[in-house]
Amino acid sequence: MKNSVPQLLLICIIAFYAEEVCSSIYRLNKRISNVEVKLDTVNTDIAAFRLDMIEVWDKMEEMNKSMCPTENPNHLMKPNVTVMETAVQAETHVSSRMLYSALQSEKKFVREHNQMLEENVNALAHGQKHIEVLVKKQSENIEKVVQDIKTLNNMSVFKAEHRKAIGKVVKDIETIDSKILVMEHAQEDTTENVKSLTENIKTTAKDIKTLDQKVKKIDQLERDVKTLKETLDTVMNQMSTMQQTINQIKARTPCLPRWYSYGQSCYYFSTSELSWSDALNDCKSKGVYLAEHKHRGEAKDLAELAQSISTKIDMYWVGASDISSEGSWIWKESHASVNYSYWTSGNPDNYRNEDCMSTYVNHQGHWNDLNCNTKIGYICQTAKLD
Ligand SMILES: [Ca+2]
Ligand SMILES: [Ca+2]
Repeated sequence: MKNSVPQLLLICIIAFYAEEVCSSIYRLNKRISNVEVKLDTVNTDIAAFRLDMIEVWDKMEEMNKSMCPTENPNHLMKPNVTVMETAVQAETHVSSRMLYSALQSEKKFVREHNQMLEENVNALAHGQKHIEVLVKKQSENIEKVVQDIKTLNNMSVFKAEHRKAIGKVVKDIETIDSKILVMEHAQEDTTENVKSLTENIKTTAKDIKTLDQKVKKIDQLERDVKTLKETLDTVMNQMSTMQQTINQIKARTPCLPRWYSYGQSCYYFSTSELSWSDALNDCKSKGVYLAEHKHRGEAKDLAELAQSISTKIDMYWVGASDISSEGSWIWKESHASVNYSYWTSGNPDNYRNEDCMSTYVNHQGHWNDLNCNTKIGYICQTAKLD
């Protein structure tokens, strides 16, 4: 664990006092060193003084010899260096003693100060131990708090998981509610369907009853159909017999009574006289058409046939006209162009707007254009009976 604030404070205080002690010791050593330097200086001065004294003595001796050559050079007293040294040493000793005394005082002060510092250090050490105990307790408390925080975190995680699980359960409940709602709707639909089915069954029962009645009617109808079929068979047999009779008649006469056979057709020569369009309609009402001449010989032969039946009519309408386009003659029934000429001389002359074709019985059946409103006989034509 990292240093706490009290520990750091304690370390700072110890460092401060250690710095103070070191400083005092340094100053003491400095002073001792100064004293030693001074002592060396004093010794040096004594040595120099001694040399100076010897030099002065030598000079004084030379002067004595030059000034008083007869005198005993020994009468001059050689200065007592030893005494002087002793004096100097005594003076130095006094100075040293004073200095020593000062140093002793200083040493005493330093010792006392050191002792006080030691006491302070001891007190601080005691305080440090107390602080360490407190720090230990605080660390334990912090550990406990950390543990509590972890527990709380775990509880938070547990709460989050619990909340998540609750959310899931809520969603499941919502899903179940939705399904229940859907099932309720389905049940309602089913009830409606059952009701509808019941109605359908009732309707179906009615329909079955109706069908049963219809089946009975069908049975009756089948019986009626059977009877009708028997009747039809009888009728068909009768028709077959009649057809045979008709065929026999046809074999004998290919045209109806009052119709005349020529080529592959039967012809009717009218006994009344009509306009060309009325004649056309009369033939149409009979299911036939106004006669057409396929070639000259046919017109001639039909004229002879008309003469032979003595209708007393000498002019008959046939089915060609140039009503649509003057001079362009078209057979009405077949829509074919009249592609050959069998006109009487000078015709067609379109005299007074003559647009319809007639045939002269007394002139070998030659054609003349007449006004369509002219009333004359007419010839109807149809195919022979099969
Ligand atoms: Ca004409
Ligand atoms: Ca004419």
